[in-house]
Amino acid sequence: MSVKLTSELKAQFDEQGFVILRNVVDNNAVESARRELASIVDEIARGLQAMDHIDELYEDEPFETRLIKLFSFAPELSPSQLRRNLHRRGMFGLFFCPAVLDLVQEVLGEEIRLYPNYTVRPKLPEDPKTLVLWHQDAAYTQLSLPADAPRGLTANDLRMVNVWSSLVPARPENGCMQFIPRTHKLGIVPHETRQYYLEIAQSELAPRIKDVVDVITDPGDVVLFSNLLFHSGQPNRTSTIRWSCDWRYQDATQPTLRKENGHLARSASHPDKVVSSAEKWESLRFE
Ligand SMILES: O=C(O)CCC(=O)C(=O)O
Repeated sequence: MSVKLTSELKAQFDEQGFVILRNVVDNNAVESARRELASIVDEIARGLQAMDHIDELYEDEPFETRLIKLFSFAPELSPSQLRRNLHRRGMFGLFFCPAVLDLVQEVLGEEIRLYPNYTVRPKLPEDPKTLVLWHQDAAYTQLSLPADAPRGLTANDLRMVNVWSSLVPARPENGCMQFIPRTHKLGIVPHETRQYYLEIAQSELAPRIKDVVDVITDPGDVVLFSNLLFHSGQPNRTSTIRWSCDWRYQDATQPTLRKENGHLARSASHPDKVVSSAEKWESLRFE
């Protein structure tokens, strides 16, 4: 599969703040990620059983429903994000997908880091923890700058491309993402702290909410978007899990402005330091 970031698509990314690309990640990589995540779910099931929370492992339940069954004893305890435990072989094909990196290279150039913010979201039905409020990713970075962050550089200055891809069809009913086009041109706007997430101040959001678009995707599709774009993750009103993955790439010549440094995905200057295999990825940590 080869999808090119044509000059029209690049102009769309620059103007609208995002671009939705169909059939970029090949089916093997999607299936490997689903299998790896299913094995994490299996480990969670065995942990719950060992702690006497459940009697049944629900081993025959599909990927789209097993976590719901496992946490039916206490839905509030279900995981809303997986992050630190993603250094597993089956995730390599997604985070280091050559077709995605080719697209990203068109924007960032040859030095590309997998930014230390890669997440899998099992969005369970009607789970308030998974309702990701309107935000800009750069606001999270800016509001938690490490003490040793270089002076003068802000999250506004980071050259980044965010990627979002669903492992099941994502539709308005099961909580697809929503974007407000062109808002990446505003720079970082004020956010307020809510129970689980930051939320863009109403004074910035209300005048622009009329422009909202649903981001409808199928497995294999990828959405590239700016880390300054206003976006949110809707509630899941179905009876199955909306599994998705979001990750980010950054110009590796810049600091991350986070405590962690991430991992090199492409590099002309340090090819030996690139994460070039699933085995290498598995040997690394979230750092
Ligand atoms: O997946 C979602 O619902 C929200 C994801 C998100 O906010 C992000 O990728 O930054």
